[in-house]
Amino acid sequence: MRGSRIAAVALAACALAAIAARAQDAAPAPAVRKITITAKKYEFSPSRIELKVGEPVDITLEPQDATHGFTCKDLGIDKVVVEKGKSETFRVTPQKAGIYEFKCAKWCGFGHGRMKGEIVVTTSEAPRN
Ligand SMILES: [Cu+2]
Repeated sequence: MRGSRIAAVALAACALAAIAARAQDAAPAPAVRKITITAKKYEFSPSRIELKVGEPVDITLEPQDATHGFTCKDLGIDKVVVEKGKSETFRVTPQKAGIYEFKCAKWCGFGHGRMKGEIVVTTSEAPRN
């Protein structure tokens, strides 16, 4: 019966090691949320994004057909201009709930003035019952 006891101890050790490994996996560094916004004449996609107060987000702008830009001064994004086929990533961490308009920051044609979108910032809600 000695053999089976050793086997049981070994099995328990393996189980503990597996639990420890899983616990490590469950605590990674907090990942920054990523959102890609494509731009083409004359729209952003998505044109509406939702963020949380205090949650950092990396926004990547990817123009598809021409040079386009992105500006949202109320959220501290001054002016980003990116050529077609390239991309640029900028981080935003909203501090206040609200609806913020963003728009193209580079004249891209006659529809440029209507090339807009909105960022909806909400506070983190406590989970409901
Ligand atoms: Cu434009």
